[in-house]
Amino acid sequence: MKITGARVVVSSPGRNYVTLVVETSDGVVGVGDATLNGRELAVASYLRDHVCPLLIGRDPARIEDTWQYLYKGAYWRRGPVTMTAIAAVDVALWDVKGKVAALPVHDLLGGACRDGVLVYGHAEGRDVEELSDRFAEHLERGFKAVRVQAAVPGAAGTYGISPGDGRVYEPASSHLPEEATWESTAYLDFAPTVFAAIRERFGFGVHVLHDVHHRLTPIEAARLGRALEEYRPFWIEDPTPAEDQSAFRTIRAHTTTPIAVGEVLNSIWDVQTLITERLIDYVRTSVSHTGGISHLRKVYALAELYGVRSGAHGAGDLSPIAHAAALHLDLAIPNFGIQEHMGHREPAGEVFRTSYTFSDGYMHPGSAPGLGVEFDERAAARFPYEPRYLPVNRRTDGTVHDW
Ligand code: KDG
Ligand code: MG
Repeated sequence: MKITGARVVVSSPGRNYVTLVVETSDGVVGVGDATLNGRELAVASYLRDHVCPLLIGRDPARIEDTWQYLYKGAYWRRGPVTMTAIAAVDVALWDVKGKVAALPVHDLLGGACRDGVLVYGHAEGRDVEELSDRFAEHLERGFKAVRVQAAVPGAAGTYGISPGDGRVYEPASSHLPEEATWESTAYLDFAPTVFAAIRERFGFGVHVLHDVHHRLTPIEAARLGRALEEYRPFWIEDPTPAEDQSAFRTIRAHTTTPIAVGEVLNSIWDVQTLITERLIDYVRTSVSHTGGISHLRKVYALAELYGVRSGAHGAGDLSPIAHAAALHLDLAIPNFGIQEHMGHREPAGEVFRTSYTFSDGYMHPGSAPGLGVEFDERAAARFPYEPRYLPVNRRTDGTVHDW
């Protein structure tokens, strides 16, 4: 069998997605997600102009060899654009392999290690009361773990506060990025009160998570971790800018609050220090942005040696194809921790028909061959690309700050 075609489809059913479609001489088609939020066309071009031509004629069964060929063959290494492009090819080839073998991808990866994948949803609010009501709705829907984000008084554009249905929380804007304002001092006083209110109303029988989104200094993050200990968070995520791995030594020295990092990192080398020095508890690199299933499972295997568990990024800007791939891998690894499940805004369901299910706080990728996602290209054509950007953050004096 040979790869006979590879094409990139950029569409916007609810938000922008970049999808790679790989065709083979046997008529089997595989799909991969190549979405990099706000920089979609860079990956689309990387694939179209530099990768798709190299795939034609290759044996789709040779997944690892293709990965090495694309990674080492480019000479230029790592980075979100390269690793997202390689991920799309890798995931599409696992999809093909599963369809050829008539097996779901998790069976190819060694089979299920658990019956379901624990997922966390997002509750947010313009104040703690609204957040608390959203939290209650999540519990009614069956969630066993919920991320909490509330607007910091005085900072209307606080990260994580959804303007709508909760599925697009980073107010993506066209033409020019929106600008938000931030001061960590107000946030540091406010965040423990959010946890206090949630624990007071809902008790300790539910997992509570929180995303700091790279905004603190190491010592501020240490202080936050300490202040939250009594509320027993499942984790605090990205307390400081993730690229500075050594910063986590400071945080670790001061608090036992579990730490999750990795959604903006793209390779095993980017998380090597975090894992081997046991500076984090959960690694959040994703299938889509970390070189696909083949590379992410190496990250998880390294993490397993050091007692670090998985906690993959699963925001709505990773397409349903990425979510399906994540669920297959989550099911098959021994050191699974939790999976983010934000869901996708309609009409995404018209373009991506998925076979994964949610029940009582757990997801399952299903037993369809391959990934179990059908990509409807004709439906995708009805939703053309719309340029959009993530916001930019500034401190009150105008200094650009991590968003
Ligand atoms: O595109 C950026 C989002 O995926 C990111 O802001 C989401 O931090 C995020 C999360 O934890 O879901
Ligand atoms: Mg995050």
